[in-house]
Amino acid sequence: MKNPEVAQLLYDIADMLEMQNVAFKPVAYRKAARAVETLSEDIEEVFTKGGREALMELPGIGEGIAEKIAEFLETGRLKYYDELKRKFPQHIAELMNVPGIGPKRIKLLHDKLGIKSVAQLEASAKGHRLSRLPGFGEKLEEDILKGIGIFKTGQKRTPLGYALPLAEEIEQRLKGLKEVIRASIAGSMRRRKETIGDIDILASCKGAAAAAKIMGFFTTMPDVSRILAKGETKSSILLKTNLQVDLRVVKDTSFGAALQYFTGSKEHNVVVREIAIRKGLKLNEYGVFKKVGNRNIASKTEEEVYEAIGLRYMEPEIRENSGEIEASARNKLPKLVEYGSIRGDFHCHTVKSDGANKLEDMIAAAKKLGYEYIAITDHSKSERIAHGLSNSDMEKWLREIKAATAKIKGIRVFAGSEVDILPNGELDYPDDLLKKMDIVVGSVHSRFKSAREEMTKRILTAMENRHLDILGHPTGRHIGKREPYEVDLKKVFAAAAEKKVLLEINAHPERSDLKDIHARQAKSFGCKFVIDTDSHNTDNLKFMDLGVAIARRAWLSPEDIINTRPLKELPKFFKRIKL
Ligand code: DGT
Ligand code: CA
Ligand code: CA
Ligand code: ZN
Repeated sequence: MKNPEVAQLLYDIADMLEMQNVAFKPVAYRKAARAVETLSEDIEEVFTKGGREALMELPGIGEGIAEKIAEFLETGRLKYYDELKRKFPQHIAELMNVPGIGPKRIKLLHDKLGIKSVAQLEASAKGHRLSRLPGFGEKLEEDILKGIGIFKTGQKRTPLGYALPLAEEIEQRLKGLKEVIRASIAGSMRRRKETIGDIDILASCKGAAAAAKIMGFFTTMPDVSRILAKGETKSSILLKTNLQVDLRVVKDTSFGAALQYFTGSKEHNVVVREIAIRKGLKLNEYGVFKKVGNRNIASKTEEEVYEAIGLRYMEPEIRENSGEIEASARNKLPKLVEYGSIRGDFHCHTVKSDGANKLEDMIAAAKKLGYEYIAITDHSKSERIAHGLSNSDMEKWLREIKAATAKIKGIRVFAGSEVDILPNGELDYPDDLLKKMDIVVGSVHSRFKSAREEMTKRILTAMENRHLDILGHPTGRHIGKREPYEVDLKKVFAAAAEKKVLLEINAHPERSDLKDIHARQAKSFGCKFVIDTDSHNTDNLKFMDLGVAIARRAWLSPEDIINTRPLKELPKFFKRIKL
């Protein structure tokens, strides 16, 4: 899977072009990079099967960029990139990954202070040498230190959505071996945590020879860059993308107990083991045993293991020791929303603003997913960088969407907008325009550093507007790039419940916003939710189940999530939707 490598290459080109003040091209390269990064298929496979034409069919990738990707995939190098890079010093790529500092400042830091690495940057910021530079100052110095912090944690953990396709591919390969009886992803990935430290996989087989075959296969897969450990029951590898994968091989009779153990979380397991001990039992990765006589009473499946100690099966997503064990013991576990049960998406963009695909393409892709409905929500006018639409352009666009989709069969298309919540809490379009929209998603896209009271007031004011249907990505966070803004979420949740504004769970891998614990808290306030992908191309629509994962981790049920409902029920939740 070369997707991350190709995406990084395109991002680097964009940055380097930007430093040379080249117009337009950086935007095009970033759009392409984003498309490759979020592509669910393997780009190499796309290319081998369909050549350059197939690459050009990917969202956001035109002829020039397709040509470059092809060259890289064919030869492992790209002349254009090498030439660009020759004009810049080495360190620039690394520093570019620190949020809050752009190409021009990096150049200045290099020229004035000789900074060539993140470590040097950190030392200079801590020694207050940055604040004295022209155009810098103490505030920026602080922000750079924060950015270094985010960079460091981002280095260590990977957003679930980017690692999951790769892990599933390895899981499938293992399942394809004749020696393997059962295989499953375990660890934080099976619990669908928003970021993962490493990938854990468990497989079962019969006999030492079979185990050795499996380990041999695993450690020599083409995407392995380094073998960290190779043993009879456990091996660890480092993938070329720098992700670590641990594989454990067990006897099939203890697969359930091992899966329970290696799925974690550690905190969950500690309490489950204590319960076992209180019942005169012992629980470990091999099974549940009677303390007296050490007889194995359960180990083949997880259900069996939990039952043996008097608990009901808990879905992996809620195994965090946050009330699930009590709920299980009292038979009060929630019915969680199911993967694949979402019937439509309320938040996506087209080329009209900053998306990569046309209206028809987005609709076709939504239909292919079996959706009953989709809302087109391009950006509002204050979003200049994202090509937000002026009042009159939006009005025209709404009419165009309606005209173009009135006769479409098999899916209902809603015309709406993702409207900026302005710093004073007003929405970015006047009421008489909002009135014409089927769906209004309101989002904060600016002044992320406002004081807590100010941001809270801003969002509460926006919720006073009766045209607002959905509060988009409610905390503004971007994993590895931007911390959430300061806001009193309890007040926001209370107001959302009262005003019946739906809260968005944004499924994009870098957003995961609202995150699990917040969504769970919001439910306790009586809030309802939608899960949206915020798609900027057709491929992004496939992120939906990552949002479902967050909802499951938040203990949400189908009733809590409005887009599990069929089209005919939507007028109950949206004032301006008419069937
Ligand atoms: P990560 O990789 O940081 O996102 O988090 P996990 O939960 O995947 O942790 P990892 O990879 O260290 O270990 C995988 C699972 O194995 C973990 O969820 C529970 C189990 N496990 C690992 N070490 C221990 C331990 O010392 N005690 C117990 N009870 N379980 C452990
Ligand atoms: Ca792990
Ligand atoms: Ca691990
Ligand atoms: Zn959006």
